[in-house]
Amino acid sequence: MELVIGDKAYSTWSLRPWLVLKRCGATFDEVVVALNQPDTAARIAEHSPTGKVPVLKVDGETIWDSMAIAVWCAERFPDVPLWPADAHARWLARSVACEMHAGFGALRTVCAMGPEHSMVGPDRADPPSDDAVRQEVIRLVEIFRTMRARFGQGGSYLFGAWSVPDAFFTPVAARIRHYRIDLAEHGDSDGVAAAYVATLLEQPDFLEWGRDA
Ligand SMILES: N[C@@H](CCC(=O)N[C@@H](CS)C(=O)NCC(=O)O)C(=O)O
Repeated sequence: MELVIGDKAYSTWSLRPWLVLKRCGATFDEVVVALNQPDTAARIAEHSPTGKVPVLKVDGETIWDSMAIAVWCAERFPDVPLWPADAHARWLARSVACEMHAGFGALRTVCAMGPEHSMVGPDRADPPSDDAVRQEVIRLVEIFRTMRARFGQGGSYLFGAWSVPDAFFTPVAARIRHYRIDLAEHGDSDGVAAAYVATLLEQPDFLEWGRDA
């Protein structure tokens, strides 16, 4: 099994399924394609029908898209609790993971990760002043605070124990750190959302990812 990914310093989409596979205890080879190079498109095209990474190569098939790979993981590793056990928590966990997957375009664009904006390095950038970003961060804070309050009792992840939404929110936690976004200025009155972001940034698998970046 092979996971084809982009640079670990800034391929935010690649990080998500990598974290999920790690949680599954899956054994897989990593193929890292350097992004932003003259031959990047050609190299990705050797692996991916969409011209994008990540893709998972398994059982003679190529699975593209980080969410599709996470869904495959839940199917292949049914004994690993990738989604919350409680039905209500699970329904909303899927909703927020899909919301992250499909949205937050202003954050992705204005607070881009790239060769000079690392998810894992010590460098930091100035906070954005964009109003669309502000609205999206307010929504993120609302998600983090609501889910932690409703379902977070069993641990420090979004739904208590680690689940797929944590993989999908880890890249945005890295953006928040890199761009020094103050969540208290976005409705996080008592630091609940900031504490969750800190949990994501300290998760052992993310630290391992960072060591290889
Ligand atoms: N929705 C896709 C998005 C994948 C995506 O946009 N990947 C970026 C890398 S982070 C990419 O491959 N870009 C092509 C390039 O940089 O040349 C997913 O979830 O996997």
